[in-house]
Amino acid sequence: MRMKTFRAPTQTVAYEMIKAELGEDAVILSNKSVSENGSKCCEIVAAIDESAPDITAAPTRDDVLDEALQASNGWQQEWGQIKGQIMALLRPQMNLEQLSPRQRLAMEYLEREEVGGEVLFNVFCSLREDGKRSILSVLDTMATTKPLGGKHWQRKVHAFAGPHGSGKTSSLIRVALQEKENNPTANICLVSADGSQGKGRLILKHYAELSGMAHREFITHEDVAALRREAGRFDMVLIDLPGISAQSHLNEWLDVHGLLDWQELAVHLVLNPYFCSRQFEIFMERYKSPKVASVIWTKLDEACTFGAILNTACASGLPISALSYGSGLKNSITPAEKEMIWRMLFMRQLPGSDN
Ligand SMILES: Nc1nc2c(ncn2[C@@H]2O[C@H](COP(=O)(O)OP(=O)(O)OP(=O)(O)O)[C@@H](O)[C@H]2O)c(=O)[nH]1
Ligand SMILES: [Mg+2]
Repeated sequence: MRMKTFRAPTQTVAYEMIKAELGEDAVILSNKSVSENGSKCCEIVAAIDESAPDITAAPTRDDVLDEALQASNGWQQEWGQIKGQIMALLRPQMNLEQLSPRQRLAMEYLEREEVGGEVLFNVFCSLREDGKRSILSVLDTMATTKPLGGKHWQRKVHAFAGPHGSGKTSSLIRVALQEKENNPTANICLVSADGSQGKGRLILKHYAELSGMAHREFITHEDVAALRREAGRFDMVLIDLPGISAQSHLNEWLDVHGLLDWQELAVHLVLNPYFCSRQFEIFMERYKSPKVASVIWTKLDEACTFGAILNTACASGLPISALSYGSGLKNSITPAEKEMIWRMLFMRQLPGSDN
C-alpha cells in the first residue's frame, strides 16, 4: 500500500489532488485541519493498494496482452464452460415426461423464468422421486428468507452494498422509514460511507433530518472508530456503502475501512434481477464476504423474468431479506417472504400487487 499526505487550502482541492495522483480507488486514512505558514489548510493522508493497476501510466499493447493472459478470471471462464458442458450432458437425462403433468408444467414455468440448468436439474431429481410431490415443497428447501426489519435480525448495524445504481441508498431509506413507521420511538442512525458521491450523502442527510433520525458520515478510520463506539446507543444503524469498482472486492473494502471485524454488522447485497448469469457469477465473486448476510432484490418492477432470485439463492446460500418493486420511497419495499418469491416466479405477481 502506498501512502501520501496531501495539503490544500480546501478539502475539495485536496480530494482533486488525490484523485489526480492516486486515482478513484484511493482510500482516505485521515483528514484534519492544520496550520501552514500561519494560515489554515486541509491535510489528508490517502493510500492506494500497490497491486492496483497504475491508472496514470498509459499501458502499452504488450501490457494489455500480458494482463489479458494473466487475468484471474481465466479459470472462471473455463469453469463456466465446463459447467455448461456438464449441463448439456445432463440435459437429455432430464426427461420431463417422467414427471406428473402438474410437475412438468411447473418445471416449464421455471425454465421460462430463466432458472439455471443446475437448479432445474436439482428440482427435477427431487420431483422424479415422487409424482405427487408439489414443486413448492422442493423450492422451499432451496431458498430461505430472513425479513429485514423487526425482530428477525439480532444484529443492529446493517450496511447496504452492491453495484453502482442498484438501489442501495433508496433501499436504506425505505427500510429506515418503514422501521420508523412501525416503531416511532426507535432511535435510528443513517450513515453515509459514500464520501465520493455527494448526491446519495445529501439525500440521506435530508431524510434523516426530516424523519428525526441521526446522520453520520465516515471517510476516515477515525470516523469508523467513532461510529463503532457510539453505535450501541442506537436501535438501528443503517450504512450506505459506495459501489465497488470492477477491480475491487467488498471484503477488502470492509477490511481496509475497519469494518470486517465488527460483530454487530450485517451487510446486505442489493441486486437487480435482470443481469445475465455470467454477470451474477462475477457479482457473487466480487461481493463475497463473511459479513454478507442477505440479498435485497430491487427494481423487480423493471424485470421480465425472476429466475435470478432462485439461482442466486441456490448459488450463494444467502437468505433474501427484502424485495423492492418501485422507484418511489414509500410503499415500494417489503420484508421478503417465500410466498412472494413463488408468486413472482409462477404468476409474475409483484409483492404489493393483487393482480
Ligand atoms: N423502478 C425502480 N427503480 C428503483 C428501485 N429502487 C431504486 N430505484 C431507482 O434506481 C435509481 C438508483 O437508486 P439508488 O438508490 O440511488 O442506487 P444506489 O445503489 O444507491 O446508487 P449509487 O450510490 O450511485 O451506486 C434511483 O433512480 C432509484 O429511484 C426499484 O425497486 N424500482
Ligand atoms: Mg447511493
